[in-house]
Amino acid sequence: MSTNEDIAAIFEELAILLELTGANGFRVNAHSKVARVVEGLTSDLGELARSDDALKSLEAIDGIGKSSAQKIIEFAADGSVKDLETLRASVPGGLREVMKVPGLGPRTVRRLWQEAGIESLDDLEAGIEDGRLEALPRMGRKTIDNIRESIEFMKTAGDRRRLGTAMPIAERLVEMMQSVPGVRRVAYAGSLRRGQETIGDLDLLVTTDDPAAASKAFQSQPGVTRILVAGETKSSVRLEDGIQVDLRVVPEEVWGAALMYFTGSKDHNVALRERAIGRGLRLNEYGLFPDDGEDGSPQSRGVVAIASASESEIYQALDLPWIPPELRVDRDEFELDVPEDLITVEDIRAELHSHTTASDGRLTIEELAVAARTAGRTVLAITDHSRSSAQANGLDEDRLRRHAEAIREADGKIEGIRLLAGSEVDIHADGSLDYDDDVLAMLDVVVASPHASLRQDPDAATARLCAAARHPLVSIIGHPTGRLIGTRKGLEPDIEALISAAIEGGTALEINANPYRLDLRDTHVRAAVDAGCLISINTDAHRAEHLEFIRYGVLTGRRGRLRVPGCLNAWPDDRLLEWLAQNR
Ligand code: DGT
Ligand code: CA
Ligand code: CA
Ligand code: ZN
Repeated sequence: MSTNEDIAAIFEELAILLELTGANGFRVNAHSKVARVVEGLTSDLGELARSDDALKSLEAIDGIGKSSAQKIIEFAADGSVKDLETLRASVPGGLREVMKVPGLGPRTVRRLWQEAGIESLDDLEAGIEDGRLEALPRMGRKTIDNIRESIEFMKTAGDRRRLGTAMPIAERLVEMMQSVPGVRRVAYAGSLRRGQETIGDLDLLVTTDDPAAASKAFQSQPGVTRILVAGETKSSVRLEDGIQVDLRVVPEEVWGAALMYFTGSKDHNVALRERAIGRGLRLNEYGLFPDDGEDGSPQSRGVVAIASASESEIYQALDLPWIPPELRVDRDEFELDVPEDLITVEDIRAELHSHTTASDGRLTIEELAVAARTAGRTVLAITDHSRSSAQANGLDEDRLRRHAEAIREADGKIEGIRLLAGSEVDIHADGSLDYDDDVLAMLDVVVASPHASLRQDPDAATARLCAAARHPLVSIIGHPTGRLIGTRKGLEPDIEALISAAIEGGTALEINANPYRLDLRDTHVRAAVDAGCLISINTDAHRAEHLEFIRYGVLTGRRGRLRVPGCLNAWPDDRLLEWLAQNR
């Protein structure tokens, strides 16, 4: 397979490796430019590269030259590119890890490598401690402190995958297992089913008429780099990107008990087991059994289960409603009434935070509108960046006015979707906004977000965000903390204070659904929901595929007990438009 995304990644890596090996800036830029061009294309390059007239057709694309075209053809044919392999071999493998340290770009990494002999993360840490880094010219104390902090952060994030990385892998596995002869049911369990923001490993469950075939198919599927456990009912493999997947083959009649057990969380399971004991029962992954006072597992002694086939009958036998997986954390899901109507993806109607080619998005107003409508949205707010976000091609006042006009002109031309003119306006470090009030007042929607100064101390961050939340013209605070999962801690405001300010200002707080962000996070959402603060779940789409991130935002919302009445995006269109208008 060679999707445009794969091809773009090849050129991006070429650019990075060229820069690491000291190639001239022109060559480096040429390669990253090809990567951007490829990313933005809608035609399938892999297909084009295998066509008869491949070289000519590829060269005809603006921004792709002869040598790039040849590389694309080579990649489509062999799945590899010789130049890239050569470059990879000339750079110490450990530098890849060093490159992942947030804030370290190829140029700095090259200096560390060439001038201080840093070839791995271990070297880097040693170099910080023994003063080798400090001895480098133009390497300040502050930069070194930042590097140290980033390494620390990277380590605590550990070897977990983002929800958005794990989910497509799991869905592919489920589909693959479903096609194995004899297989009846397939589901993923574990932290993924609970919608946690990061995933340690994947847990798959199947029932089947032919356990041997299911296990064999699982162990021999393409992409397996190591088989860790190869049993008939339990297998465990490692896939190409390093993620581990556990598979359990379970009998049909214990499906519910197994699904419940392997969904966890462990704490939820422990609490359930204690609850069972308190009722003279025993609970394990085979079912809920009467306690016959004997040692050992009840199922092995032939004790008949009270409940095992479905999760709901087990919960019911424990005098509980079925508890949605997202709430299974052993917090208060057993004590408080669990709402039956947590928000779902189907409830979402409006996208209120999105970007077009006017700033750093890939689609025009019309293209984005069509994509949003296709994704099931009926309202779309276009909120390109404000002037301070220069790296994102933020709009000055003039461009914003013209852009808003263009959006209003496009509104009504595409059936089935309302377009709103908005802005994602920067919240400056002091809490002031990037446009004057009279500019904001002409818009339908204002998303105010922090983008710079994300290492601010908590008090300053709280004051900054609260000021924006109280601003009468702000509709939504976008990605309130600015964190990036696994790479940037972001702001650490007093979340209760922010929630109060938002309620006071009639402002909603965003769950940014991008899997790198999930910001607000689940626990913050729960605090907001409990306080009655409105939430808005947005994908922050920069291209069509991003609209599908909504599911991760919804999972995060569900973990925070969010329901339709508390989520702007799920309101009937008229009600939403009225609320936004009142907000002006
Ligand atoms: P992860 O993989 O670290 O993101 O988190 P989980 O929750 O997927 O954990 P994992 O894969 O170790 O195990 C899957 C589920 O199996 C877990 O959520 C609950 C259940 N489980 C695993 N080990 C135990 C245990 O020792 N006791 C109990 N009660 N449940 C367990
Ligand atoms: Ca797991
Ligand atoms: Ca596991
Ligand atoms: Zn945005």
